[in-house]
Amino acid sequence: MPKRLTGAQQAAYHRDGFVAPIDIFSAEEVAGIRAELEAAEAAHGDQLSAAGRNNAHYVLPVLDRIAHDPRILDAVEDVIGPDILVAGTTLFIKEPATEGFISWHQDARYIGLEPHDWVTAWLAISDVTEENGCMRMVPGTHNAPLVAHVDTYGEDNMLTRGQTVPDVDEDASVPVPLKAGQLSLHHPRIVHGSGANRSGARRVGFAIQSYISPAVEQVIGRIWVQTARGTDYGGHHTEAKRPTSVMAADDIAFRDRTNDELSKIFYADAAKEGKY
Ligand SMILES: O=C(O)CCC(=O)C(=O)O
Repeated sequence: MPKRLTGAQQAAYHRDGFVAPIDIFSAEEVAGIRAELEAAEAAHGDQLSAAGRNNAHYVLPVLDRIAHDPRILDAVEDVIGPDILVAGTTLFIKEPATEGFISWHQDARYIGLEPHDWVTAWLAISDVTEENGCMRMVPGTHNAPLVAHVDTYGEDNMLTRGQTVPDVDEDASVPVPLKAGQLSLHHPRIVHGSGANRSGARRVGFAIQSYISPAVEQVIGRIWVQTARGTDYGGHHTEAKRPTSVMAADDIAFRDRTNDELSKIFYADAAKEGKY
């Protein structure tokens, strides 16, 4: 018996490489999450932009609580089993009427997490629509191996090196709109991306990228993890502590250290470094 997903949702994940929408937070809860996040941005904006959007769960208790929320962990358990590590997070925010987009890519191509016994959970903190640049997925592409990406370093591309899968059959892609408080789960190899925000409102998403099984190793560089459920029977990574206050100096220092290591992973074989 699955814990959070229905049997049909579990089957959809395995068939299509993603599943959505999954109801997690009520409208009231997610409004509180958004208010807490935006208050932190207002007070510490310089620390929560660009690369500061990576691993912000180490400095903001509100994001830490999301990453460890039992309702999300139940859904994740339905996909990767009962032993679950949080291996990283990213805030994906598109300001109103901005050009930032995310090119077609496979997460597993650059992230160094092997084997692909992990899943990305993407929480909508605002409503996420086709107009404001929701993710699009190409169903079934997770069944194929990793494909070569081209590093474009595009000005408006929000990926580190603008890595792009060429010749994607865009007509085969489907949008993944979510209401605030809903979650999607996607597979490490699924080809996905998202367009610009053409609306007048912020598009705010928080990706736990990723939840990994303790069997998963980091084959390019070093990561830290938090054991969110079960046991870390693999012992491949160092355990990270959880934040208890907003933007504590030692938490910021730790987040920056993990992000330096993350940057080395993302740019391991790159011709040059991009913006993040
Ligand atoms: O937020 C987006 O549009 C893309 C996020 C993404 O690529 C991911 O979570 O893997």
